[in-house]
Amino acid sequence: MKQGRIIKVISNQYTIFSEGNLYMAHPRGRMRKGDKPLVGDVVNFEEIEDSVRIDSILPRRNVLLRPSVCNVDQALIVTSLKDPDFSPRLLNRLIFLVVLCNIEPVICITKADLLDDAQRAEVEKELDWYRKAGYRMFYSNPGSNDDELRENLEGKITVLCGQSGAGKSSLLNRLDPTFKLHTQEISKALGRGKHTTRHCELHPVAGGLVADTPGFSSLDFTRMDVGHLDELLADFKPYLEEGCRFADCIHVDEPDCIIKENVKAGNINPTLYEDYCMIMREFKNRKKY
Ligand SMILES: Nc1nc2c(ncn2[C@@H]2O[C@H](COP(=O)(O)OP(=O)(O)O)[C@@H](O)[C@H]2O)c(=O)[nH]1
Ligand SMILES: [Mg+2]
Ligand SMILES: [Zn+2]
Repeated sequence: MKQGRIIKVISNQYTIFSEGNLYMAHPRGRMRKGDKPLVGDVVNFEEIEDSVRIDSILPRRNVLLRPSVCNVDQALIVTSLKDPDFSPRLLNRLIFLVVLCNIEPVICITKADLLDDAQRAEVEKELDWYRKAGYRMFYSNPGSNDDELRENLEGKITVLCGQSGAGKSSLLNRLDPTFKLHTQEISKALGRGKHTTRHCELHPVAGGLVADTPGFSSLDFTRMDVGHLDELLADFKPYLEEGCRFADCIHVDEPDCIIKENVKAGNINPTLYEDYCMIMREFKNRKKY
């Protein structure tokens, strides 16, 4: 029995990546509808004569629905500083979505080259909050040395997210020049843009695997359980242990709240806290009815 990673699924045909080789495989008959392999799954498989059979799926660490991919290690939030302009609001909400899926957020800042020094200094003040909170951050634009970012992708499954135009495709092409070639070939073979389909594929990039479909395109929290968002945020973590007056404090309207105190004291990113409050208020109202 061999072990490998599902990197592509087209109807009942599964592509497995194992020790540098690709295998076209089918699941065993006894795999019921419910436990069909997903992109990102680690599977045990065997070669029987000229066919490859998937025998079993290893336990999943997490599952994303859109795109459909599992065992994601990190989400690379691609954030441009211009065209489209930097939006702390969008960055905050993407961080919330990512951590709520138990996936680590990593921030990649693009288009810094389009700002003059004064604009750059202004936006850096905002970005310092994220650095201070402990988020991993990278800068990338044409001509930048992306070795650190490449190292960060190595051995991991990464989903990209971020606004259209933020530079996601350009970034992948920069990180791995073969990627461009690869996508063009696929588009040609299909006779249409590859993003017209919802299926997700993992591409080997810089020693890791990157999902080709951007994740977290919907910023809709209304169906998510955000009850424990506070515990998932790096911004709040250092202060939560000290405890608020109420054990079930959600840090919005309660008195003697350690989070509110640290926002006031200038220790916690105020825009992130504001966006957190907005989401928690919606959540509270939803629970009431
Ligand atoms: N100056 C500059 N332009 C960039 C940078 N990253 C992307 N672009 C340009 O921004 C546009 C949108 O980039 P694209 O990669 O298609 O964004 P996507 O929608 O996130 O995939 C393209 O015209 C890119 O050439 C950057 O870091 N600096
Ligand atoms: Mg793109
Ligand atoms: Zn509190």
